[in-house]
Amino acid sequence: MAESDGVDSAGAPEKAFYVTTPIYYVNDAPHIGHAYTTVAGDVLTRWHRQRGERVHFLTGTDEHGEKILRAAEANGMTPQQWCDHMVESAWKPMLAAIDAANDDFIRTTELRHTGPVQQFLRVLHDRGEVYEGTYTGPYCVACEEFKLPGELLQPGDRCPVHDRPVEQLSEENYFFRLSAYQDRLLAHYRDHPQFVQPDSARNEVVRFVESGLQDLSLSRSTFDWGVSVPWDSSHVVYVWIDALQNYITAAGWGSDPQRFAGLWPADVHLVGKDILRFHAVIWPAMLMAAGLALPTTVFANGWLLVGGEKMSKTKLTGIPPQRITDHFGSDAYRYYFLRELSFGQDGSFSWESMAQRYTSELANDFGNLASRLTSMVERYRDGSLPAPAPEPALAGALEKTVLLADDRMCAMDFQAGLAAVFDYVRLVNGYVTDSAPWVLAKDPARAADLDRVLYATAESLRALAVLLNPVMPKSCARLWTSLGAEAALGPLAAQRVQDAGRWGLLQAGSQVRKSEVLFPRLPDDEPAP
Ligand code: ME8
Repeated sequence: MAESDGVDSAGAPEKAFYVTTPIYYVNDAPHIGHAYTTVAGDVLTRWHRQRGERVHFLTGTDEHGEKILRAAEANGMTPQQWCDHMVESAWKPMLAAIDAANDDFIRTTELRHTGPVQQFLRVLHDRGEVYEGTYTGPYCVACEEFKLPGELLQPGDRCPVHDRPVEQLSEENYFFRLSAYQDRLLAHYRDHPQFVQPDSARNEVVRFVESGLQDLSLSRSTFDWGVSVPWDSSHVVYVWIDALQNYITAAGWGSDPQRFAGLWPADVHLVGKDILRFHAVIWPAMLMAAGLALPTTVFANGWLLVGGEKMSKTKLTGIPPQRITDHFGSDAYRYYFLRELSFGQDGSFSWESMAQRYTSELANDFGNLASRLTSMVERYRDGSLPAPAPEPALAGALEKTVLLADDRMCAMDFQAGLAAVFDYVRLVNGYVTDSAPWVLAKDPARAADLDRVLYATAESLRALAVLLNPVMPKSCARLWTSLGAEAALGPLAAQRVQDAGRWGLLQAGSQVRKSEVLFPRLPDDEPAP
């Protein structure tokens, strides 16, 4: 699919590659765990954009429910004031700090969401999917979830995620007939092995559903901070039932059918493994109940651990992303988390490993290659790039690198995708060292060899700028400009991932300018914050 105008030959909008993050609770400020899922979503969408596809990246905030109500009360604000304050002062600045290029930001208190949520509830009600009943059970307000007694930590009936005592709740509620979907869900998992990823998450979900499903309470009547149930205003919609719908309401369900047709179903819901069941069990059952298509993939990322524990807003153990981006910049931040951790597994952040990757991979391997090449073209060829020449040793490896990186990044195996690209960076560094252009430059008889080495290195950097642009857009734009490459580094034909491995795209005579240092050296005596 060509990027061009996003319209197919019949004039209908092409369905976009639609990626979502969870919508985050605004009870507190974001930490690097939230930013982790958002960076992954941003890189995934930028990668597909760089392939020339029409893409749509949604993130946003989850603003209803008891947890938010309590946070607002504790801070002496109305819930709406609190949400407005947190979105503007904490959540949107976090997106700017990590350089997220989301196409939309949904807030669950927006009318474009609350109206369609009520419509959706009516659809479920009219289809006989809802009944009135009573439920009593242990409830964790931090999770906004009823727990199964067997899941609780002992002693003291504690939530397994938050390690805090649960509360007993007994309520007259409306219920969704989730239990009726067990067989249909199991059939869907069986027929669509890509629906839940990675495999460990899929196995967990299948086991959970096989063990039987209980109906789900979809309303609350003990507080009123939520979307009111359309047929009974003494109830508000359970915050999770409300929140999951953001993926369709932001896409225009219930308000803009044409927009919805161009976006839904979502291609990837990225979620942390803590909220996997909501996305891989409850959400598809709700969609089935309403007669809507299911998302293609729910991918559960692992937890970012600090000191061996999951960071948590509730426990106030979170590190704000800005503490790291202020020091290393957003490009290095984005690179680090995707390169260091295996996306579906738990992993730890450490300041030392961040500094180490920054220095060895970004500053020394990649940044240095760019400054070596651009300064040599300036010095030896007055900034004018020599004519294209074949260099089979690099061209063959580049072609393989592009195929492997594309395959891995599309599969959300970011770690392997980046490892493949950086293997190529090291290969080119070795090539420059072995070819010793500074020696060739001293011998006029070897001018053609020098031209070939300079061109091959520049051409490799051209491809690297394309491949790394989705991850490190700021440095790659600078590199692109300093190579004298034409037009902005967007998904135009010559800049598509699929073409990145074609040799000879940089033009003879391109004006190469010594690049400013892409990744400045870290001060030696900088203390870890
Ligand atoms: O659960 N490691 O919001 P939330 C990795 N509003 N990822 C982490 C993380 C960590 N330590 N901590 C948080 C909610 N995350 C609901 C979602 S969606 C319809 C509603 C990421 O603010 C991860 O993606 O608690 C996790 O699922 C999400 O933040 C939870 O954010």
